[in-house]
Amino acid sequence: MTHDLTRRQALGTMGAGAVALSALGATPSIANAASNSLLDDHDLGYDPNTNEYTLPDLPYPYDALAPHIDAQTMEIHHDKHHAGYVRGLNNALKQLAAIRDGSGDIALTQHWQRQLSFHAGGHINHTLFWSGMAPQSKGGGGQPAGRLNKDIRTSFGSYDAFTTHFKKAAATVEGSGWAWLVYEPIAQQLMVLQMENQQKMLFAGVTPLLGIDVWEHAYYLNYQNRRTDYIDAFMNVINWPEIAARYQRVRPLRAP
Ligand code: MN3
Repeated sequence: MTHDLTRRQALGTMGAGAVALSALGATPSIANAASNSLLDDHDLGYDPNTNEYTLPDLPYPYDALAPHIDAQTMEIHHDKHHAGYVRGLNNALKQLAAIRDGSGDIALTQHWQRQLSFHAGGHINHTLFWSGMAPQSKGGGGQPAGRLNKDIRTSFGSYDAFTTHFKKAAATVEGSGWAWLVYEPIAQQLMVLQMENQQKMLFAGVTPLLGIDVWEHAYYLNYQNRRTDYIDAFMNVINWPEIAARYQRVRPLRAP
């Protein structure tokens, strides 16, 4: 079995986490060939020589989003928490490969499937999260332009109605999780969804566009229990040009 085959099988499995499947494109086995794929091997730090994922660097310095998100939170979040998801993903892939070649314990298949879904979700979610933010000096905050702005107003009624819905969804995630602005390809509309942990509750097939991490590790050092203050601050650093570029890649071409 080649490394590539191992990896392709693994990526197919990652589809069990809805966000994972979507982020890698509708057909994960050809993720790199899919024109609508949001992330490629480079984005996810995949090293074909080791058949493992590595932690990609932050796209800006730790203090770039201050005062909205402080440097210490960013450093721990990226270097410790995100790194932990990458380690967990690699370990789950290794354990499932061992089960396939007969050296692992097949009774633990479900356990490692769950670990794969959780950690792959964590890796993909955080990769989208970092690049979904930008310092205000580099275009963070404000409103999206163009087609995305128009379609947000069509899907939610107004831009303010969208932000009210998005912020409330983020504020009311029970325990640890995320709120996402997603594109739902069957109804062909933008939606806001909550996600528990790193993978639960998203619809299968939706494409994540904008996510806010509301695990306590994302804000507790600076905001303690004031999650809504963190959410308000996050709105000032949304990298709308990047979110619009993601939308551009996945929206269908419509008849004029
Ligand atoms: Mn996190």
